[in-house]
Amino acid sequence: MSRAMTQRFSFSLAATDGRARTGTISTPRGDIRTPAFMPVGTAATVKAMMPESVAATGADILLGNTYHLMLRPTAERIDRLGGLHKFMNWDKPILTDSGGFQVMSLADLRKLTEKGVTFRSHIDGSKHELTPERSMEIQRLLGSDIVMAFDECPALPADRDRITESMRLSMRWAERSRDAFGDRPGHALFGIQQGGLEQDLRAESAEALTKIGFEGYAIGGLAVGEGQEAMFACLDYAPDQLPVDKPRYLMGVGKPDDIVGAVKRGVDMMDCVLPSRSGRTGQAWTHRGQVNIKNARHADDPRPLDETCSCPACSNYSRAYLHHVFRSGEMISGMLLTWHNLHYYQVIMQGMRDAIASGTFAAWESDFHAKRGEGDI
Ligand code: PRF
Ligand code: ZN
Repeated sequence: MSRAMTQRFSFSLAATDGRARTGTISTPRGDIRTPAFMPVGTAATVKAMMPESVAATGADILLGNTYHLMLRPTAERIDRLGGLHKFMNWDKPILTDSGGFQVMSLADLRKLTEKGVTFRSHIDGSKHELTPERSMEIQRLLGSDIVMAFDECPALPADRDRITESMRLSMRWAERSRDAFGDRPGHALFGIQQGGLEQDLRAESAEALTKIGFEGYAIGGLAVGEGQEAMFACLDYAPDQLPVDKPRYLMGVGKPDDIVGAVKRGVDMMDCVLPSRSGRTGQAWTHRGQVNIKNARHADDPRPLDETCSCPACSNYSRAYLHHVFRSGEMISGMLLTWHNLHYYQVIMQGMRDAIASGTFAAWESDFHAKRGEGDI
């Protein structure tokens, strides 16, 4: 029998170092080395990147979005065309977000009820409904390997009553998501913890999710305006409230130092638009910190963006060239900087995986911070 027919979804921890963990998520579409960073492919593309280039950066898994794909080209059309993997030419695992979070940040005229949310498309104003059941159906039609439960994420700051009500609604939706997902060997459903920055509400949420039972657990509701210090304070307890033997996914995080701090606190997976989005606006992340390639001081600089980086942008081009193509509005600018940023993120992930495996995470972390202290050169 082929691997696709025999391999189920599983997670095995290989080593821990303090609270940091390294391991492997196995799926019929391949293994995901953890801690893992997932590039964001919202509209069935990681913008400015060919899928084989995304794989070449070291990514084992991509993130796709229910909200965007249901509006355009629609989940039914993707299903007719053979599913999202075939449609976008990416054969490794795909995780899809469930849509609620994107509805709240992007859609117009949103109406939230116990049943779900109705809204108007930000693209053409058409009216749509998302419920836990419909979100599960869309993610099944897409052929997603890791499906996210349908949840609601309040913007912070919000008062405790609002966070409590929202978290409890998300927990009722998590149960409906589990029921609607059904039995799908080889595919996983992840629950999403909510509860803002309130430790007891996070505990209540973790308990509710664990009782329902999921193949993995996400920490939602962070990186929504609370700042790094408050997020880390929450991550000092939130991962430990979730089952130790299942993957923990911190949603929508973050900058390189956010990612390192999250892994240190026991997070296994993350996603963020930052490396790809900022690549298209001339921002590069390097081992020395952030570089703004549009800055005039790069115009005559023959050095690579990051002399320690082996990506195509750093191997074959000068800062002067990258500055020139950005200033000229050339498409290769976004392509090269996105490639570099995604590569740099994966270098960090590999560095952390190796350090955790060899019990040297603390030394790796102080080296990471010390080099960034050298500043933007
Ligand atoms: N829920 C879902 N997706 C998300 C979030 C969440 O809380 C966040 C919060 N940072 C990002 N993406 N479903
Ligand atoms: Zn590079």
